[in-house]
Amino acid sequence: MNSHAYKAWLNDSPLEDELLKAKYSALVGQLVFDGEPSGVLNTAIKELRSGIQARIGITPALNKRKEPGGFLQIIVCTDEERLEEWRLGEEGFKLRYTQGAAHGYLTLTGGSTVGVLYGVFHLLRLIGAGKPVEELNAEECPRNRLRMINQWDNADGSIERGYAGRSIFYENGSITTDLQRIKDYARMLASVGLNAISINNVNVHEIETRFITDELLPSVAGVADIFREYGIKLYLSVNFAAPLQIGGLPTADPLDAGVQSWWKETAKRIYSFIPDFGGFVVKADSEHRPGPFAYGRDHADGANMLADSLAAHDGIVIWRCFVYDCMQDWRDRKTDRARAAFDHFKPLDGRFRSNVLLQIKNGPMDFQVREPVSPLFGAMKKTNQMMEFQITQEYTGQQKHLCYLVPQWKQVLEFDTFAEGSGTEVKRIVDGTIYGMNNSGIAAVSNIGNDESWTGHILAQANLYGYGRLVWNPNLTAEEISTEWTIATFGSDPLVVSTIKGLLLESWPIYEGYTAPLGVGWMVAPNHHYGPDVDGYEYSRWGTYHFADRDGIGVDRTQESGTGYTSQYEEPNRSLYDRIETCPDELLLFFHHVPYTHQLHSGKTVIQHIYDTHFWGAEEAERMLQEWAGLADKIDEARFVHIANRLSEQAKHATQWRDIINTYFYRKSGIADAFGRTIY
Ligand code: GCV
Repeated sequence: MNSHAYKAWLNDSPLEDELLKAKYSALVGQLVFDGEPSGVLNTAIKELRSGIQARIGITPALNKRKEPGGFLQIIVCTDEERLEEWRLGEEGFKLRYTQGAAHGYLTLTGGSTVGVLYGVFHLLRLIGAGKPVEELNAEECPRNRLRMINQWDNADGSIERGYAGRSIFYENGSITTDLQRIKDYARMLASVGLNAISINNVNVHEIETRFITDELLPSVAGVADIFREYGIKLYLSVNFAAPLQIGGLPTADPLDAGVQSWWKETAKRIYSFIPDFGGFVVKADSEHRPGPFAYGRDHADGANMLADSLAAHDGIVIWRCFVYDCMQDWRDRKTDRARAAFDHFKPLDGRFRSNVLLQIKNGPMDFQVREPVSPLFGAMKKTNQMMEFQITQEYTGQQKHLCYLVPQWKQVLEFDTFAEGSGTEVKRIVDGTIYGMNNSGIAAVSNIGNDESWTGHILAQANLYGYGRLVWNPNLTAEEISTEWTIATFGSDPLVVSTIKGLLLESWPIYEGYTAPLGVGWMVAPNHHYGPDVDGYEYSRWGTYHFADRDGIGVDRTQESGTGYTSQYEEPNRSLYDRIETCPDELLLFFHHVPYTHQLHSGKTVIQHIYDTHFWGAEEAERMLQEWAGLADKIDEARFVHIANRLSEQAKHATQWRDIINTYFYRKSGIADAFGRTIY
């Protein structure tokens, strides 16, 4: 596949500025590297040469020694002393332009071969953006050690919560033979600095349970080989009940000696096929998945047993904290799903092995358009922890709607937990600095499938790109990342850049505007989660209620009269959320049950806010379509039409959201819109 949509941000169209091209040619006509490139370095050099060929039209010569003229020298740091001397992290790189007497030259120094690879992608990005040669400078090192993607792909080729076609990994119960597509994906991930991938759904079914057997490990190892070439380690989601289901054992009890040795043997086998295997991702005792509870054991018992099996091989266990009662009764107002992760895991702090990482979803519920940050961040002071984001847009428009999530993730990472006093932001907890953790990082659920555009909606590629860049450096702004992505994907035309960047940055508030109001969440159709259904989950077992009645709406999570969830936060966040007077408007209904006539800080009543944001959101969705129309003669037809179709579907669907939500609350409250607009 060779389309723009497929190439995504690795767009390699020739540069148009001939003068600049000539300057680049003089600089990168020869690559100087003293050694025999293999493995990741080989990948880096190939990427560099083909990227330069495509952009500038020359294939750089690969020389061991400098020949006359400009050059790009590649240096790989091979020992730790040097790393320190050069102030380089192992995965970091430095790019330097130097003006010599007769010609300029570039030096790319990597803290390791993978550092060089990241440097190559960075250099190609700068060239693609048309940076003057004197500005080809950078000094970068990733802030987060583990920068991971979780695939929720199943062996039958389906993808749980996938909105971009079928899996690129599996077909009809086996690993696909189309390995090129996987290689192209590895390239995309490495180009934004990601270094880890788990390749199967956390809900592990029958076939994937056998990925860790002699029968299927050879094909899993084939996939690991591809990712290795791009510096990415492979992980598997495993089934906690595997000893029972495939091991012929009568139990999966983590304290049973037979179970422990079964997992040790299994780990040994995996490493014999994949020597650099990353480890296991585990969803246990969550949404009916098996786990240690069945044997009267807790999460630490379960995670530690698996961690012990991997320790000798330097593997890690990523244990998910998405654990809650999914058989709740809506009449029970004391059980609170939002409390669950903290209630389960906080008492276990300090009991986990050093090669266990707890993977915590960004919010306490489940990837809603607006949630507070999970109070578990900062609460686990003696436990490795990592963030889990969701790039796939399960609750944010399913890649039919544009919803650029970088601003949301950024808010989460910037959130001050106050766990160690002011300045304990989530980003400094998950990057390991606050608690000096040896394992830490960020993972996210992927949004790709076998659709030509990878993500179903071309503009949703910006979420995958943005995720990688933000995890590499959480201090980048959403504005910087969106500008970078737009230029890499669509080129530098100022109108194109300002329009697309604008659409991306406005899209989250717009989506929030016409969907569930004020942080309450969950007004979606059950099961598939697409489209409005205000009471879709209201009487179900999932613990996801808004409690709207004729008088008011919202969930009372305060300490005095509610579920007490607010007490899981450190001060001053605890009081901020607990007190209705200080609770931020955008989260009001997450924390408080209020009458429709309650006045927000904005000065509006809750009911008027609902009407206004829904009319506004739908109008804005229409405006986004009009803005896009203004780029008709600036974007190739295929991408222009694809995006226009998506935005037009979004605009239509936004009116449906508006009308269903407004009518529901008009009928419940009996309060008319102050502006007399049409409510059905
Ligand atoms: C993989 C939500 C999703 C499920 C998902 C689960 C999880 O409940 O709807 O599809 O399962 O989260 O994160 O484990």
